[in-house]
Amino acid sequence: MDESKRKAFMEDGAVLIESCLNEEQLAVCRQAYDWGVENPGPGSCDLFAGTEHRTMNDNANPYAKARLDELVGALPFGRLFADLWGSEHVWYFAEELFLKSGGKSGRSPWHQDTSYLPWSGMHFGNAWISFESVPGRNALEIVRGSHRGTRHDGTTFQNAEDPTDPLHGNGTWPRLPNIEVERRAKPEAYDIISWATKPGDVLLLHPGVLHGGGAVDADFPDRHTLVLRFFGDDATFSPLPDHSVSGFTPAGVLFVDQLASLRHGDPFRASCFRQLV
Ligand SMILES: O=C(O)CCC(=O)C(=O)O
Repeated sequence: MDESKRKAFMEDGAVLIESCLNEEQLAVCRQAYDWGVENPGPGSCDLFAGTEHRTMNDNANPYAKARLDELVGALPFGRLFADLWGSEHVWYFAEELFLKSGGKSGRSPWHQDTSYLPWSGMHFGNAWISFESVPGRNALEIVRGSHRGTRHDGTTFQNAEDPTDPLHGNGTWPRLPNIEVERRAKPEAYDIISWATKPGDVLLLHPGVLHGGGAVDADFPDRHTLVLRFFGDDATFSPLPDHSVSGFTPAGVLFVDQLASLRHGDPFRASCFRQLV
């Protein structure tokens, strides 16, 4: 791998791998995605439900686990992340699905996945796979280097008027900045990176980066995105706040029983996560 890619991921928190998946790999990813949309899990929800901005979302669907665990064995991400991070081992965590449709679904609000997941360390990565060619104006956006900065409270993803509506709300972590408002007032307020992508390109992002965007519009009405999440040697368990108004436990809401024995700083490991490398 080109050293510049490792450097970009470590320093910026995101890097685009062009033509990462071939047609066959992309087709099996799409089959898994379509199956997930048709067979939603218990965590499936509408972000901004009841508004024209709605986005269908599903996260770590237990009914899809066996098929996703098998799928990732046929994809290049184990070796790719080992090389990108310099990790001897790589494990697969789970998937997330986003479906934006009808030209109306709004931006995904700015957030860090580490507000929802009990994670700390450099060896974490999301593989963001969109099945359409995504124009630059509809791209997912990332605040450069923000995975090395503050861990913020999350957003509830339910308040279209306030995209910073606190998820945990107990003051343990600072509230999210309103990045859209700030950048409208001052475009250079944040150093934001993004890429137009073609099918087969995969955006690798550290889940601790502030990321958001990717709205659809009349010229790009639908986006189908599969996110696959991975972790490596230095991944540790870093609990969420003790009290969360949204009912999150310190281990989050996914794989809670499997993570029950982990304490702050323990290696993030559980036998339910498939080891790829
Ligand atoms: O695709 C999107 O709109 C959001 C993606 C995201 O939040 C993620 O990959 O964690």
